[in-house]
Amino acid sequence: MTDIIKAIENIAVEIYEAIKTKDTGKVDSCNVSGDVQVKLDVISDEIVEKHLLKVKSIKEIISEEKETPITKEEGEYFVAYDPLDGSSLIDVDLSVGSIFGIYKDGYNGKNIKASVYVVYGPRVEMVVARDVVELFRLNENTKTFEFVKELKLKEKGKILGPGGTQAKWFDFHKKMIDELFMEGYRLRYSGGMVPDLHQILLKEGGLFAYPATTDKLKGKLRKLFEVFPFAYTYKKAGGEAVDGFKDLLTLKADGYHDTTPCFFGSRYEIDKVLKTYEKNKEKLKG
Ligand code: P6P
Repeated sequence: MTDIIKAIENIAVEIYEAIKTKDTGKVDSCNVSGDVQVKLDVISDEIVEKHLLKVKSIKEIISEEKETPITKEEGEYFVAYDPLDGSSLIDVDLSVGSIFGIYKDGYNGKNIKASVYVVYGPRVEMVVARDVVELFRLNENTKTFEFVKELKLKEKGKILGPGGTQAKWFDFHKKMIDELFMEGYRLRYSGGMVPDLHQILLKEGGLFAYPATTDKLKGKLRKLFEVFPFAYTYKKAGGEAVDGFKDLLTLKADGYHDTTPCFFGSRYEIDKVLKTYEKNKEKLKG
């Protein structure tokens, strides 16, 4: 697996260079999930594909930007990736990221064996979750990533990232979010999953929510490319990750681009989510 992580380091350096130098304009196409693509989505996807297909231990790769996987003769790992998550934030100069889920024998939650994400912000940082969660930072002079520290979540945090269109939240979800703010939580939400979840991890606690909404009962975020990798990371850091009722890593993927409501955070906050959703589960049945 170290060969995959080394390839991701090289990918991150190249994507970072592209972000700094390439056109951030839109292309007249959408990805499989219907997201409008920017040129950097396509460029980043090409960079990831180029590097990952050279890695001997990889059997198959699938991109959030593509409909189906690319399969090789050799290898054992399946890598699902979002090459440039939140790319629409680039033209307002906000942080974006790349997300990689490393799986074996399939793409269900139970198949994930490691996750890696990269944040392209004021600094370029990479977080690798295997048995523990490790933070690395790009040394721009040597173009190499240097270990910084292990990341752990405390029992409770102070920040809250409430995703989704608020006009479409279920009433019980809005009440839960309001209660947390009344407890003193501070709003931290940029619209980029990678920097938003990275912030909670580095601040050692809090809650990120992208719930079911009245118009999208299955939420927006994609299981293979976004949800399972961050669920793995948060659980390895001592936190929890649920769909409102159960551990996200117990879920199966119903197709490559399946989505799910998702909550990532410290134990105290996730416990509040589970209690709230259990009490209101009938309302989600429509
Ligand atoms: P909304 C970016 O498009 C993304 O996929 C995630 O990075 C982010 O968490 C979410 O969508 C933001 O969605 O509906 O708040 O704009």
